[in-house]
Amino acid sequence: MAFADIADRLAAQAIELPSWAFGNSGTRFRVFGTPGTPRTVQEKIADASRVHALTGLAPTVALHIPWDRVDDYAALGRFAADHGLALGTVNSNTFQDDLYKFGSLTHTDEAVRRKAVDHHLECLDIMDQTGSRDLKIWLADGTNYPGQGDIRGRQDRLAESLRLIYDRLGPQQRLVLEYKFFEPAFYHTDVPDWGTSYAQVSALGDRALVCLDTGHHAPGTNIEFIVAQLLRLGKLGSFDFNSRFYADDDLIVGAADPFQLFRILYEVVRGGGYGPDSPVAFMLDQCHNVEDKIPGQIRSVLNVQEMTARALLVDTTALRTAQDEGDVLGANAVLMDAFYTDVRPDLAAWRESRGLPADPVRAYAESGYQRQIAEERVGGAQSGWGA
Ligand code: PSV
Ligand code: MN
Ligand code: MN
Repeated sequence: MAFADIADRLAAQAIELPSWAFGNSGTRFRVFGTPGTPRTVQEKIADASRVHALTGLAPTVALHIPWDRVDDYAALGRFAADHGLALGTVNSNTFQDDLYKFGSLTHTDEAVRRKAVDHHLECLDIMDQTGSRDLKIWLADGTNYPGQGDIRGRQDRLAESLRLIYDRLGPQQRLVLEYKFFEPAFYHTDVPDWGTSYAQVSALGDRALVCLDTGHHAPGTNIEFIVAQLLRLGKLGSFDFNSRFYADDDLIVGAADPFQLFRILYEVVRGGGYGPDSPVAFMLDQCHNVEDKIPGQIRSVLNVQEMTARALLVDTTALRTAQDEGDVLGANAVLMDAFYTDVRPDLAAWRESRGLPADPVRAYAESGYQRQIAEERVGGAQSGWGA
């Protein structure tokens, strides 16, 4: 397979950017400020538009409520459109409120659960105005000590709460439920793994799907297997791409383990999860704690594109033949040949042929935008994570 054979398929790629990637974030030790950090959601959108303008890869921005709350979402949508973007997934937030100390959608107190459900209904109202398709739910719910909560009762209450949210979805809207194996709860998390997410969304209906965040697994987890299985079951709704060395690091996707990213994307392509008709949304979920945020996002979408290109280059006919013949090393070699193909020169030419800069990172550095925002924006805001 040659690059020319896959060039058209690359044109369909769209990777959603998280609004919070443009704000200051950090760890519990320190949040370092970056000159030029956006002070408003409009400034986050303006920054995101630089990523899309230079790569052609990132036409939508995800919102996080209440971090990105505004009075007029239709106007925000128009603002995004004026910047060549659309508003994408809406992320709910039930993890920064004292009320939710012991849980949100799973809480034992009906009044707390109601508040958490209402917050999600507010997100759906926002989606009606922005035209967003997906409501993404990640819950911090869980416990720290054995016996602290009734694990099973919490699952039951989660199912009831999700049902109330799901029933309010518009015909074009979807709910994606993200899992994470630990943190902030350390003994048990209420949606710890793909199996739990799958069980919960399967009970809801066709428009409830699983969100797979690549940083939310135990070390050594075979994530591409999960991808293959969820695609097989028709329940992979979206990715939150990032990379991790240790925990939920939220580092630049493809930075920690490019080979894993390749293996994941190979299974995405293999399972029909890539292309204009695919129901699988590609999103980033990253924070740039020490590096500049806009070039960090540019690097991220380019990394996804590079590994997608390599995954598309796999000679599937040769691979199938080798697999069927029990040719272990031959099959492995077919996959590795694609992985080791340096697609960067071809992608640079591909970009130029579409009126994009051959080297978007460099083009950004030379654009002067970073200097301009550093001068114009004083007192940049934290992302919700830094608040
Ligand atoms: C928390 O772990 C988290 O990183 C989840 O991955 C969410 O997708 C993200 O925050 C935004 O809410
Ligand atoms: Mn995530
Ligand atoms: Mn996370």
